[in-house]
Amino acid sequence: MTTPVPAPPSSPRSALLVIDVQNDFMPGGRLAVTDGDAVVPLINRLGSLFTHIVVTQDWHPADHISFASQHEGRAPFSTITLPYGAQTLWPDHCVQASAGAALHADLDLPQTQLIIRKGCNRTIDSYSAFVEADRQTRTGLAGYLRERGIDTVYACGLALDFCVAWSALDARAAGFATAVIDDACRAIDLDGSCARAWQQMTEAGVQRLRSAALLG
Ligand code: VGL
Ligand code: ZN
Repeated sequence: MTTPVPAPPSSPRSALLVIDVQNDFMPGGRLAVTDGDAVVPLINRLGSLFTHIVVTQDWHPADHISFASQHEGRAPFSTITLPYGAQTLWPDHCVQASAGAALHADLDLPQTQLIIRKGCNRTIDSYSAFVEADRQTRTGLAGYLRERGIDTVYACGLALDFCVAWSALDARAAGFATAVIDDACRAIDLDGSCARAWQQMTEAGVQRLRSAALLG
């Protein structure tokens, strides 16, 4: 697949995809990402460059299959096999409508038109904003972006090595020119997951950007 030429942030063909900037991924949260709150002011500044912004929320039922608490004798951060493949087990997090699932209070992206919630099916996880972990069930985001004439996606948020990476890879697979804004992300980094994510993204033609390249 040839890599399409990305449109600049200010273009109506570009969207900023802000992944899972939610309280449970912040320091002190149930699935804390180190330094996760550091991305908030930067994402707010990046947001002002874009005409289209899509925000995602991880949004699980309380008995979600990705929670270690649902599997007798299993510890968080271990891996099990589900019908759709390997699944990392997590501490309970981002339970639908809980305070932990709320967006960080300082996130300030007033021109956001779409908030997409994912991981809502009890039996299927969804790191990606586009396709759930069964690799079949679509969230509708690709269709939404296409109908709005968008062909370029800039991704940022939490966590780089899970939801940001899977979303960026699926954006590329769906044919969007895709960039990840490195310093507007933070990683969980479980067993080398961060290096692996960058390798996969690079191979797929996802561009790695620093925010300074956009903000000047
Ligand atoms: C995420 C693990 C589980 C993420 C969500 O947002 O990266 N990671 N659920
Ligand atoms: Zn989750």
